[in-house]
Amino acid sequence: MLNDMKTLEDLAKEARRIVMRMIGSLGKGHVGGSLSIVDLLVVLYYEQMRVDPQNIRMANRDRLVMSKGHAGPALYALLTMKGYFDRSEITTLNQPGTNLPSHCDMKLTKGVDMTTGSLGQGLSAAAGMALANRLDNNGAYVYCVIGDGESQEGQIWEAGMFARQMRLYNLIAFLDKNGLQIDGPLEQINSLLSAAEKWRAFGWHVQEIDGHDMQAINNAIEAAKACTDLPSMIVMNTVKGKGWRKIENTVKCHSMPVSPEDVADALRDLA
Ligand SMILES: Cc1ncc(C[n+]2csc(CCOP(=O)(O)OP(=O)(O)O)c2C)c(N)n1
Ligand SMILES: [Mg+2]
Repeated sequence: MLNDMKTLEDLAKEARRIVMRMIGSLGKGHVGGSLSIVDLLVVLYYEQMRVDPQNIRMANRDRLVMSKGHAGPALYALLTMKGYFDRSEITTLNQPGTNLPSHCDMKLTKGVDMTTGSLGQGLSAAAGMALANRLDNNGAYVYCVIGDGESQEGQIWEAGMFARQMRLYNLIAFLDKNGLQIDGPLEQINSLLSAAEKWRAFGWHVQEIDGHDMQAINNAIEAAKACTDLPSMIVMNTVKGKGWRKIENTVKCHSMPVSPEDVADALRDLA
């Protein structure tokens, strides 16, 4: 790996602190689903993705589709850490005129490759990008992050069939399996049962890992890249709200008010 684990863990803490400052400056936002994917984003941006913040339109760049577009703040944290835009912009989250809307917008934010927020659509867009990359033979990967609640959208499974049919080996998707959707646990509302078995039945290369173990995330991406004839699904068992103890694994952290005292409390946990 390019970085040691201590460095990656420090970067993940830094990213979570930025998320909390960002959402705190607005006073409310999608805290839970942002914090659950930070470790993945650190591995992608610091270990795996071929991207260049100085050349954001590089033709053969790897792309990330944040299909669960309400987790924009997590992506913005990584993008500002990588130098796509100035750190001072984080206090403009979702304010009039901002480049950082609460949901991802490719026309506003440097480094964002797909507009998302209407759940269920991102995997289809990612599959189209992966097919285009393959036709161009440019060696680029497309990464896509979907939610478990989001997986109740039928379009996810249409994209799954298409990607397998086209054998999009350069599409690597991550399921943020935090067990919670907007107003409760999936198990009580509309369970995926075994997400891994479902994706295997769709013919994908499937792995299931601890989504906060950055070594495991990196290993899983390497294994996905070694599979050269199937799209990959990496099912990540995660904790919604990971890192701010008071809200971990709660339904209310999906979208919540965040006061200055809350930010201070979270920053203490993330020190
Ligand atoms: C098509 C669509 N329906 C409803 C919503 C409202 N919505 C935003 S987030 C969310 C819950 C998503 O749950 P999950 O995918 O598990 O997200 P996470 O737990 O990672 O935050 C819903 C219903 C939406 N953005 N798009
Ligand atoms: Mg969820």
